[in-house]
Amino acid sequence: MLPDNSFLIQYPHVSRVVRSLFLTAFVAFGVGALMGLFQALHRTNVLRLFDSTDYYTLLTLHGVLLAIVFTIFFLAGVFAWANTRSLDRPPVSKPFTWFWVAAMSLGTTMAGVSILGGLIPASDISADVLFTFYAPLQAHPLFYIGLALFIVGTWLAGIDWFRQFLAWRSENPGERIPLQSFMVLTTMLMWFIATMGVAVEVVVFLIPWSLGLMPAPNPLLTRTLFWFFGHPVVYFWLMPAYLLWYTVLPKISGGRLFSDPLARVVFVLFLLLSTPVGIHHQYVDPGIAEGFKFIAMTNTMFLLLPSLLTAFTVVASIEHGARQRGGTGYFGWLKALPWRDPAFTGMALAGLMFAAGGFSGMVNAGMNINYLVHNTIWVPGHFHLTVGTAVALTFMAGSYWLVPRITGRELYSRPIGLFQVVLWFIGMVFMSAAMHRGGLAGIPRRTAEPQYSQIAFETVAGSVGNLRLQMAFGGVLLFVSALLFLVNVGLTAMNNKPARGLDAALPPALSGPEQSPTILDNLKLWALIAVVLVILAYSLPLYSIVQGAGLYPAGHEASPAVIAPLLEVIA
Ligand code: HEM
Ligand SMILES: [Cu+2]
Repeated sequence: MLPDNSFLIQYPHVSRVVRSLFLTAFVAFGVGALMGLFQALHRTNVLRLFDSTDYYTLLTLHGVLLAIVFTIFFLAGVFAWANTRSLDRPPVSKPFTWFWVAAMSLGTTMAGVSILGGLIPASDISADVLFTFYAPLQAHPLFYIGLALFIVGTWLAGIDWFRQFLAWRSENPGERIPLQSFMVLTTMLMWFIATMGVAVEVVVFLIPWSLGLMPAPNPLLTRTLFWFFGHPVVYFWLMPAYLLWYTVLPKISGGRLFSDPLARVVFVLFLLLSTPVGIHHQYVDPGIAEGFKFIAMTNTMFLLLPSLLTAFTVVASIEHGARQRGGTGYFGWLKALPWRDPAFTGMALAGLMFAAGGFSGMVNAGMNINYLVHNTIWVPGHFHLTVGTAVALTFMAGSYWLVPRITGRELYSRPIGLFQVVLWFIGMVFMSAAMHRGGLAGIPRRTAEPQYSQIAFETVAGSVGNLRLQMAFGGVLLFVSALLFLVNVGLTAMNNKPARGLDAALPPALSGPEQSPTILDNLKLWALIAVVLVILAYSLPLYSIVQGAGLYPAGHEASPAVIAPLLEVIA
């Protein structure tokens, strides 16, 4: 029997919302993983199942389904759960909640259909523009309109969580914001700011252009607007994983969060620093002055701080848990951790891989060494450690803990879960290490062809053939792991056995909110500073880009004649 204080009994409606969001996330994950398998086998020449001309359709599907749909739908589920659980009150309006779920789902369907259209020669709908959708690559308007709708859906979700918070605030004046809700709200503030870039890119430039109403926009401008959003989106993927590490992992390991104030500081730092760094994706873009790139690099290095604070706080919390369970010694406590629990082991391995991803990320972030790896397969090697493992594996592990809580069903199989998370880790060691090494040898990313004529890639150790096999082998292990995960949660949802002991409480932090300065809860202040930092980082680069080539490249007039003089004024 479920205890009266279990989430499902208290909030059956929110549980349903979370279930439907997770369902979409998992379907996207399954299809995306299958595309990943195809790519890993195709570009290494191990097994070529489709025509190379379709490679970019599959790659777009892979990137969009995994990096945008899977991650953000799962985030929405976790946040809906966390905000409700920690405020201990339901959202303000049920229809409003379903409205944003519907907007996100409809937008996703439109974007998905337009990508798949690329596989049907007879259709004129396609969107082979990759998940970094900037000009001059052009997709069918359906793709951009779907994306816009999806983003609007996420904004409404944020508004829903803020309304829920404000209702709580009027019932609880003067109280500290509960930690999970604090994490949800700061992340959504960051998201509101970050998505301004992509909203302008899509609504002002890409949609009118794809409809034939306006000429092609300045590619550098759309790239810059994209990366304005494209870096902070990585923290949007990470924050729900951090939320689980900070608030759920201590409970699973039998301990308590080490420090509530530190957790708050980390989320505030991400709100402040996530956005004014996007230009670090544009180190090799001509048309942006070196000085702006240098500023972006400096800000990026500051971003290491909250991640290092997280590593410290999370490990300290786990150690506390291990000592509560009887662990002793400098390292002996590691043995006392619940390694047989797939939720724990998955998150622990995800955290470990995140450390490795952090190191390769520092190479990407360095202006000078970036040239060595830019646009090589090193880059996918890096982000399969971060979003592809730190985030995705934490989501899988978190699902083993959370899905029973929103379905009331016992996890189908812990051993399969455990095997699956370890398999993901091993598969990723193979695939990602080979990608990193291949990148150092100069092998490009985003290509269907294993060999360029007249170019021999020189490896430091081993051969290119060897690296390819490791990549393909790792890809197969990852795909098998993904399947096992989906089967395991699928069977959990259908399990007749009711889950046991799901009380909704999370243990209080060792150093609680009463020890964190109240200014940390001043969300208006942090949001304001974040906006100022963004203006400082972006106004001059954007101004000089528009000054340089204009909003539309030279020789093309903006087509509706009424708009042209207006644009002159802005430019
Ligand atoms: C079954 C597991 C997976 C396999 C086998 C796989 C394989 C690959 C391969 C081989 C590439 C490089 C293709 C190229 O540059 O030519 C790639 C790209 C990518 N993967 Fe994965 N991947 C997997 C899971 C994931 C996950 C879980 C995520 C994110 C949550 C992810 C996100 C991406 C992204 C964003 C790209 C870049 C797409 C682009 O360049 O536009 N992948 N993947
Ligand atoms: Cu970045």
